Amino acid sequence: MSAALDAARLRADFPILAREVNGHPLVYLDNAATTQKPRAVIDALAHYYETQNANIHRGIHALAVEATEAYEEARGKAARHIGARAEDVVFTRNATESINLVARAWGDARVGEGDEIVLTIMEHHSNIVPWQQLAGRTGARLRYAGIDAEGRLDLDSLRAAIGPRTKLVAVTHMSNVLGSVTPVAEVAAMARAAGAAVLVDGAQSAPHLPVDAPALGCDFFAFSAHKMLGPTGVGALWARPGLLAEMDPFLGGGEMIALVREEESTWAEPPNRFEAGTPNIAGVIAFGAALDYLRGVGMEAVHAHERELTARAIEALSRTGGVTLHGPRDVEARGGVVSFTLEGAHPHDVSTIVDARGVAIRAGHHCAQPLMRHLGVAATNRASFTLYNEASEIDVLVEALDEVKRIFGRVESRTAV
Ligand code: 7TS
Repeated sequence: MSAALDAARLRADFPILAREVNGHPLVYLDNAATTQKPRAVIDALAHYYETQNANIHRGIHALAVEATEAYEEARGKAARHIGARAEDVVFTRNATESINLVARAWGDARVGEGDEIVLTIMEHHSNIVPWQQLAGRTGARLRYAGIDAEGRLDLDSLRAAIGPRTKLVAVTHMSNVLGSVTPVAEVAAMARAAGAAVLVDGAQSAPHLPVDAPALGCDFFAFSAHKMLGPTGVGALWARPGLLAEMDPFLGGGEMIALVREEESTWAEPPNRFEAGTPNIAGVIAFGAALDYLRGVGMEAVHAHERELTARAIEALSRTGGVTLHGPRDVEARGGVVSFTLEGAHPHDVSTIVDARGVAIRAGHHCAQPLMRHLGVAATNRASFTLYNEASEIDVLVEALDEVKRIFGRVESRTAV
């Protein structure tokens, strides 16, 4: 595999990968749902509770100071991961909350009746429902850009969807179903020309591609720690410098104020303005450990490794009789998420049967029901890769699919891969 990344060596850092599932070595190919955690992340959680536990930003005592420093250091790491400044990064619970924060704190004050929010048909529900709710509150309308036959964003359709009333264009950076990577810089240029802001859902890109959020030309970039080797319960939102300062808070409470009087309050400066209440301190610090780990491997190496795995998976699956692949064939235009359907077998049955061989893949609508309708399928199977996956695991998946076909009584000849 990729010279720059030794997956076999990295696997030793992930304790869970040593376990067996249903009597077989675990083949974990559900990384788009959540990734496994390296020992360094698990240790960071324990280390915090064992040696530093204190509330942050308010204590004078030593533990509080240490905990605050570790938390703020993690903010710097999250910012550096996407080429940004720490003061422009807000910690949230997940990418979903990051997007909801924008819909409330930015959208409520700026989007009005008759205004338009442009999405794409391949968005995750997290980047659809908050905008439907905003439209419900304000009387704005949603418009959708389409995709081409291979599952790439159709830029002509996006151009047609953007108009004089467009206030925001909100796009996924990488589809969690098709793997398609959105040409965000082109999208942002189109949106800017129409005077619209741009939100990028980076839940699937930040873990797998080198990202420079400011260089993308977007206003907001949302991502989740748990999809990038970090713990659950931590997400982040980056905003273009200066933008957070123009926004009112999403949640009110402790930590986010400058001064509270009986009847009214003033807000702290960002990012604290958007972090009401005690945050997931341990989780944020452990996210910092995950970011260190990714930095140690290098995002270019991660991307190159996943590109090789994706090419292999596409080739092997397209040679497997009865398999329909969804998403671009060109590995340069996509990331390591491979969705497919097996003729005559329900995706849930496929997942269940391969699980008996220790293979974890996802089945379902992947929280992208509008896309499923567009593709004309109720559900798909999905294999998704990360830095610790190996080519041999794709072979195990393909063998397990042969087993599925045997069980469904449709043994077909498959050229050896
Ligand atoms: N956006 C995209 C593109 C996603 O893939 C996901 C999660 C989210 C947003 C939401 O992330 P969260 O951390 O806030 O939940 N996607 C998936 C998935 O594909 N399978 O499980 C979760």
